[in-house]
Amino acid sequence: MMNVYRVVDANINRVSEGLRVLEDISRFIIENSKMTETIRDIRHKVRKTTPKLSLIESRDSMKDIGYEISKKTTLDIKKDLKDIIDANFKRVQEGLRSIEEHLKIIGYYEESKIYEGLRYKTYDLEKNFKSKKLVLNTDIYGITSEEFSLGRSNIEVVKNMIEARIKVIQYREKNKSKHEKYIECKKIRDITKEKDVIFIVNDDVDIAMSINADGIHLGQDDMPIKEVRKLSKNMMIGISTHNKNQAKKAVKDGADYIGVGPIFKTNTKKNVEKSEGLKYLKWVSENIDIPYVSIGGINESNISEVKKYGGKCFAMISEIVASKDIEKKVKNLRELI
Ligand code: TZP
Ligand code: MG
Repeated sequence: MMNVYRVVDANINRVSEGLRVLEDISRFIIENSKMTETIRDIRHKVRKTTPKLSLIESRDSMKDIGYEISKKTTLDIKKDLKDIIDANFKRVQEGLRSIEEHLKIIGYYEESKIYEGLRYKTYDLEKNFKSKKLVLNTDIYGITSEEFSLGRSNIEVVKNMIEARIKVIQYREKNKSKHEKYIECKKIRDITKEKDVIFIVNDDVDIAMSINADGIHLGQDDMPIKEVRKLSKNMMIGISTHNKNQAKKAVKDGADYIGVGPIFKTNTKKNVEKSEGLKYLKWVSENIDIPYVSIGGINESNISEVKKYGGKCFAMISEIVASKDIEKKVKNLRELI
């Protein structure tokens, strides 16, 4: 039976370590205090619920045959944050299941049920963690507009953006029919899915839903957030805001992120709304808890300024689509942020 204790001990460590990784991501990268608290709470319970077994006595890490296997494997290579998150949720859930099963055969049925409860909590947590919050943890948010694309199609530009390693792309096209937009969005959905890029559709909720976009971006005059949410529970909803009241309302209505701008004068958008630009951005960075994206007239010469005022994710149309070499442009922008 001593070896069963070893299993429980090893898995409590494994689960706690996995939770610690997720807690760090939530705290320092996603910066979500509520989620961080939930993870910490689960992590404490994982340790506290351990029955007073002599677990440490049963420990013998150096003799653990898994250690030798793990040293040789390359299966644990991670290429980005998403990989780390996936791997650690798996680690936590599998570990909890193992604790749960093994406790049952050494007479700790009640404790086993507590671990089962914790495992279910992590399923919920995983959904939240992966759904919307992480999406805007990116530097550049690319937006299409064929009229500024130097004769290239939206599809071509999207491909260039992906090659430039832009991770969030919005389809925004004011000069095409619904049918044309639908056809393009369908193609872009396929391309972005394959490359693991987030795809957001501007304005057209129906197109976003039919092509299974990751998100919809609304303006102040579009469908209310609550109605769109009723239509699709999983889709990320972003909304453009231009002042404090709109930002507060967006949070209250359950937006997943807000656009903040225009930061500077822009010639790309017609009938552009007034905003206090950098001053408004600074206020958002200090007062709004959901992700935000700065937009409007951002370019190589002013992006560092936007960063100083709290900008973290920068949305651009003309600066990107109207540059001959999109990859180079994005590289230059990245060097500045
Ligand atoms: N919303 C506020 S400003 C703007 C939108 C869609 C246009 C941004 O375009 P550009 O070319 O990056 O200034
Ligand atoms: Mg709109």
